[in-house]
Amino acid sequence: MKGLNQEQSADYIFKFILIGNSSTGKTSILQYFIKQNCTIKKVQQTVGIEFQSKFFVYKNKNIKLQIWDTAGQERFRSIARTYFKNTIGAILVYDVTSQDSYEALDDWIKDARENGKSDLDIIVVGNKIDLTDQRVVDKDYAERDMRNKDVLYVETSAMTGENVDKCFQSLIDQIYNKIEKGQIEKDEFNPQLKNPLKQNLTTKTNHVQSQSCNC
Ligand SMILES: Nc1nc2c(ncn2[C@@H]2O[C@H](COP(=O)(O)OP(=O)(O)OP(=O)(O)O)[C@@H](O)[C@H]2O)c(=O)[nH]1
Ligand SMILES: [Mg+2]
Repeated sequence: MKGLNQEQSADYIFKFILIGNSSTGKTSILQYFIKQNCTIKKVQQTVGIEFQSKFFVYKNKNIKLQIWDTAGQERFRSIARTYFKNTIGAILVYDVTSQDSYEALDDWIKDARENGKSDLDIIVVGNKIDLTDQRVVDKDYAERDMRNKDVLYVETSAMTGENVDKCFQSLIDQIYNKIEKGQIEKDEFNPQLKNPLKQNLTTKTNHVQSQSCNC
């Protein structure tokens, strides 16, 4: 690692996007994932799009995740669409206490498939499972439904941290397996073979790099 900046020392760079209706918990999930073991603090409603990144080691490879956190409000939806192009994984969040957010999933999946790459992997995340009394979407039903839609499924709580890592891990597992089987071109994710300057980091966003917990 000595003498290399972190961008160059990454074996793979994966770009993910967080999508889903407003207030479902996208930013909260990302905060928990980045900060690890911190109780989430009050998060601001996302305006436009924000960016965070995280390094970690997976199967002896240094992986850098670049994660775009989009605003769920309808007026920002066209911005989110433009970010699908370069992403390999979409984390689609709904709120298990909101039927509306569940019913919106079909439109989000359609958006992702129409605007993303053909090999884009999607994981649907049922968030806020700590609110057991307010739950309206049945877990077994959602699991079956998502299997039929050919997307991964996991349930999380950004409040307790339950399954937050698993959500990212499941998506990474699926992508990594495809790379190992040669189903997707590994050069596409290799920063030594791709000019990092070409990566989509010049866009005007709230650019935050967080790798450890500051709390
Ligand atoms: N109880 C509970 N509350 C949560 C959870 N995740 C998020 N929240 C709360 O839900 C509200 C919305 O969370 P955000 O993370 O801002 O939601 P978002 O999807 O990023 O919303 P937009 O930025 O508008 O798209 C906040 O008040 C969070 O504290 C959870 O797992 N459990
Ligand atoms: Mg947000």
